[in-house]
Amino acid sequence: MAGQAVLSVLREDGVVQGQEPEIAPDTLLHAYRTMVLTRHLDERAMRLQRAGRIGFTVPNKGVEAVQIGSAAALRSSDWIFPSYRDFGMALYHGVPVEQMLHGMFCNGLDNSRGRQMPVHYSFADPIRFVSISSPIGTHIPQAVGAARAAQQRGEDTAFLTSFGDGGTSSLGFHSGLVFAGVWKSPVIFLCQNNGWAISCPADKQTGSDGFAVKGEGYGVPGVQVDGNDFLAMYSAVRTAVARARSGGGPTLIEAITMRMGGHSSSDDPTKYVPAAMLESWAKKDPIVRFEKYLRRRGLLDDAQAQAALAAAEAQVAAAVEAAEKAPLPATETIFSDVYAEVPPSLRKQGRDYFEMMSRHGEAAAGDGAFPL
Ligand SMILES: Cc1ncc(C[n+]2csc(CCOP(=O)(O)OP(=O)(O)O)c2C)c(N)n1
Ligand SMILES: [Mg+2]
Repeated sequence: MAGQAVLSVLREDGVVQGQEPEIAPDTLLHAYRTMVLTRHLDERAMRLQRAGRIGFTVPNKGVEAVQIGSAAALRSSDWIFPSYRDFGMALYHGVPVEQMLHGMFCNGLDNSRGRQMPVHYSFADPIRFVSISSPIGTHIPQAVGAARAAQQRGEDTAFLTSFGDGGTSSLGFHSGLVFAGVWKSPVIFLCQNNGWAISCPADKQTGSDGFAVKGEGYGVPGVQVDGNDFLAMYSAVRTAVARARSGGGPTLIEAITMRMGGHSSSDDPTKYVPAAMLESWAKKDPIVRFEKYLRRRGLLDDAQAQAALAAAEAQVAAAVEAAEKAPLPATETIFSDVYAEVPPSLRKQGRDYFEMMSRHGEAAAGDGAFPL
């Protein structure tokens, strides 16, 4: 592993320098439009948060090729155990933007009826996108467990679990890799090395030469990939998925990229990210690079690029309007979808609560400050 080259396909000017994967033009354009949509949604979400219209969001800028390159290599019948930054994976597979906005506004149309943290999405359809876990790394062994069930049923489903450079210091990462190595699990471990775990730089996160090398001790092959290169990400994940489906076992992919925004909307990265570092990564922008490639191939022109942005803006604007207008979850929903039959102790608590509410009124939005 050490000394192996970082997989890359596209140069920064959009010229192919490595093994170009075969991808249908329609798929390339869908990926491009999803990258543009993801970026626009991200910018809009930050503005909504700054305006006090939503409480919280998690910036995605700069990691669009990691997310969408990976998602494009999966079937909708595969499973994703995502990190909290993976909006683009869900959008690529057709999760409506409205659903994402309902989650941001924590309204009554949100899948989890506003009971999850904001932007901690889960979707059963059109892709199995398992509820985002805030505790770092806990979803990694969950992916291996779900993959075990698929193995036992004789299915060829692939399971992708995504986490950060910081996530490799969690117990979940190590226990997930132990079991996956032994069971030859059909799992793709996607480590998004975006330079930082909040303010902790990646070079303080590990004593090893990168993160892909960590698979070796568990019998899991690792590969480092240029995470700002859509084609390289697609190639690496497609190879790992083929390996997983054919019983070859798991792969650890380290996508080398950079978080171009804050850790979350509650973070101020100017306090710790050197400006020069951001400037040098801005030159490697994954959308700009992919766009140059598409133009070189004659698949995209100015009018189509403008149309992609206009479509993203219109979709997000309509979704914001719908989500902001939607009613908040009804208070009674705290007791629904949890138990098939609500136990007597909870029924009593519910009755007490509603009785108190009838005397004091319901809490208003903003009564409790969001703690993050
Ligand atoms: C078990 C646990 N410890 C600490 C935290 C607080 N925390 C939230 S995100 C984060 C950093 C994660 O960094 P990384 O895995 O690199 O992901 P990134 O945010 O860069 O995508 C930390 C320490 C947490 N959520 N869970
Ligand atoms: Mg990180």
